[in-house]
Amino acid sequence: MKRKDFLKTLGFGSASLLTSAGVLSSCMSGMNHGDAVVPQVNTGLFINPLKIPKTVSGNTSLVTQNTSEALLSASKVNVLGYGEGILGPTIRVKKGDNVNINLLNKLSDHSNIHWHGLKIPADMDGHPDQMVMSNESFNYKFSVNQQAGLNWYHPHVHKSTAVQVTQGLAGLFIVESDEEKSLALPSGEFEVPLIIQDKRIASDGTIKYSPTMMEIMSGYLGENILVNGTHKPFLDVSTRFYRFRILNGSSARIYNLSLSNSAEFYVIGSDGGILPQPEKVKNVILGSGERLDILVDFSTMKVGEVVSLKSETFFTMGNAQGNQPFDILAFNIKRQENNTFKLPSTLIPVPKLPSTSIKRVFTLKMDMMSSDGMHKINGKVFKSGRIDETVTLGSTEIWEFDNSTGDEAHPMHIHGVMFQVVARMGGRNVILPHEKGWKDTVLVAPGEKVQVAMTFEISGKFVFHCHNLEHEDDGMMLNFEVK
Ligand SMILES: [Cu+2]
Repeated sequence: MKRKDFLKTLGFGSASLLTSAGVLSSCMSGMNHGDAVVPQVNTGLFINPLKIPKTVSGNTSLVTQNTSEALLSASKVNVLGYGEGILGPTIRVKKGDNVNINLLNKLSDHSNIHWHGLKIPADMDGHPDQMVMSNESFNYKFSVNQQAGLNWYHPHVHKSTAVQVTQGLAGLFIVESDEEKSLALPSGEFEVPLIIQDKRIASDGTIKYSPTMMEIMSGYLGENILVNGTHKPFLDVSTRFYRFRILNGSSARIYNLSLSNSAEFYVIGSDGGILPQPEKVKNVILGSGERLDILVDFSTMKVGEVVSLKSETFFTMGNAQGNQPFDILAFNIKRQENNTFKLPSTLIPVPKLPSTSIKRVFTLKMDMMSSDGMHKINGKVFKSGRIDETVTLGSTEIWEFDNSTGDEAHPMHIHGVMFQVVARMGGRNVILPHEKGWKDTVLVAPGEKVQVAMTFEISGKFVFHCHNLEHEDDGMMLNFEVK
């Protein structure tokens, strides 16, 4: 879809539509009663082998292009990707590596790449000001000097991020380190990336993206849950430990991940790296843009059993999310194998940040009477040239995201830093197991105030925003400058 057509579909620029009584009342009823889309298509047999994106080094080229992929049936349909088929390759680098990636944009619309989770110079970060026009290219060059972790890349085009990501533009960026290697975690075929995304798929098999005004508020939920672009996927596994590197790459859908046999699993990492120690859990709620590094012990299960990764019902994220449980991926326990992996009791220490008295508060509020975007941070919607916050280079600060009066969940993402979650007040009222390490995206549920702490080590202009991509495109994003 052309950007202007997409905007037309959304009704941007039409203040009368935004503020008309009819739209308001339908928005309100949708919010109050909740109308989360049931992913019915994922019931029944999981018959498609899980596709694994190919792995490339940090010296590569990516082409943003129209391509094709068989999604629901054997016939291929038009999608977007960075090469052949939907999504992009997994880029795998070692801490200290120099990265040199040429992006050629073969779309008719402009695009760019934001390296979500990487602490790199501002002019390489994919700010919405830094566009790669149609049929032009850009060389992303930076060095990676951060801890091992699962990051990802995707376009960051103001008002078109959601449509480009939903149509297929996303990929993983894994940083390794010697420190991580020394943990001897499951690797090779036993380390499996899982990009979980929901898609609404039209009758002709193509991915549909056309949110209504109500869906801009609730988030655009799809009926089909794909993993690595695979519909109804299965993975044959052995009776041993596996490491799963999970990305919630959906535009808005939040997952409450668990195993169908209620087995416990171990969280060993989050967005930006490995935790100080494994956290034993039965479920984890993961918002858009968040990542999870987990170990699952299949040695407690029997050959012939089928266990699913599923999303459990949850009620903490507002009415528009999470009222139906559904399966995501089936694990077929296929082979008996002696499990030699021993779960370490400690992993990688997370350093304590210097204490600070500098605190900024960001109120997350919806303003349905607004003509320039309904989702606001401190009463403002995104404006490209305006610097909203100025931060001193080298300083450590606490940022509080205040959603205490909100009805919607907001996964808040800050560019150019890794932060630590230091407090959650209201709502769930705790720092969760997967929040005990470095993060760059934190889920702020309705009724919550969440505080994160970080040291600003890179100068330049960055953005922070809600990673519900409908909210982000609606303007829930501000600029900050570090200097
Ligand atoms: Cu939001």
